[in-house]
Amino acid sequence: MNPDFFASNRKKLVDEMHSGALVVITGHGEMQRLHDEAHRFEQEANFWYLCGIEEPDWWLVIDGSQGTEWLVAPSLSDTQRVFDGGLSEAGAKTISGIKTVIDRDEALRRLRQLTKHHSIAYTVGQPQQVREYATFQLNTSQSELRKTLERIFQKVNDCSKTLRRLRAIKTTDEIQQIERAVDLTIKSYDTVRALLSDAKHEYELEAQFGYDFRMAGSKGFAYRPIIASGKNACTLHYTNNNSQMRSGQLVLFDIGARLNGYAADISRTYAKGKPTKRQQEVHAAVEQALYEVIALIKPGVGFDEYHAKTDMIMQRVVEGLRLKGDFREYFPHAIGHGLGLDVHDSLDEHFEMKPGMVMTVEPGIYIPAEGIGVRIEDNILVTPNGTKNLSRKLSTKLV
Ligand SMILES: [Mn+2]
Repeated sequence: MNPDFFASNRKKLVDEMHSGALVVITGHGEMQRLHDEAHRFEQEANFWYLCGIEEPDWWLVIDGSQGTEWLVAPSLSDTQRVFDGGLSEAGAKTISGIKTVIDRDEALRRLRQLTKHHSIAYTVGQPQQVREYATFQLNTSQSELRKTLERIFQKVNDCSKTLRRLRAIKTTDEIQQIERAVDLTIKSYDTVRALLSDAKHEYELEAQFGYDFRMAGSKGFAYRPIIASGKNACTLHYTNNNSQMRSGQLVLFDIGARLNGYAADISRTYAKGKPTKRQQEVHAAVEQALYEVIALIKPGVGFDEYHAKTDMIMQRVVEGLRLKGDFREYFPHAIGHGLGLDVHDSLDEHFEMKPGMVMTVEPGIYIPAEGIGVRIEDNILVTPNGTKNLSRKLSTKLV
């Protein structure tokens, strides 16, 4: 993405916020993996959206009242500079289109001065949903910045809703990047599919996807890949991919490449060997649901109405397969989500579908007692007239 894209996103944010708001946000910090080794760095999506910097611990300050913006470089030790490098001032300016780069001490001095004009600072806090459900350690950079801002300003507010609203509607450039990530993922799916009958372990197929993604210059997997044979597919976030596969099993794939910041998220379920009648029946029902749900999507459709209708479709699928109990037992996840910089991009700030949204549609049926799990997931762009299925070129067929 060129600096104009980031500049235009900053302008959109300032225009959406009350006039003259002060926004201070941070990128992610690095997370420990082992001893003195960090995990692969992943930038916080809102921060990237506004300045394109892919390095840890940078800050961005936008003062709407003055029309000024600065980047704040992290304070690196000499050792860090030798071992990790780090982005130069000039590099940061070129990527972001922001003309001023200052250090942390200068930033804190300037922020204290800004209290003359601003009693409130807006920042991006840790995501609510993650705070409620995640069992892992959260990146602390956002909460640390918030504490710093709370010491300086009377009030610190969150502007992540505004960013979620903006990010839900993709520009032409963003759609093009998502399409490229989708195309790369599809290409690798075709390669992997041809290997399925000879492959013995799930990880062999994971390795092929990883190879294809990196060979195309992509960052790699947009999220931990799922290659789940037999009943492994009934564990929704199965990512070990270590099991031996057997002929007669279904294999569920949920895979996406990340390319130039943007993610694809595509699922398919294939038969290894000859599928049974029951496997065919379950797969056909999910495939049918996929197309019925996609047909519901067009601008102006409310998400409440959409979810009520998709629930009815999935309930009918469960009954048609003669499964007993609540349909939610067999379809325990959402029908889809927004797709973009985050694999789970939010659409929540809009109550209805709008052109420029990109969303996944991913009906699934999981029957642990029968060792069958089927999910099929396409990536759908909402257009002015309806939809464009970005992943339609990849066959949904079982065999
Ligand atoms: Mn998905």
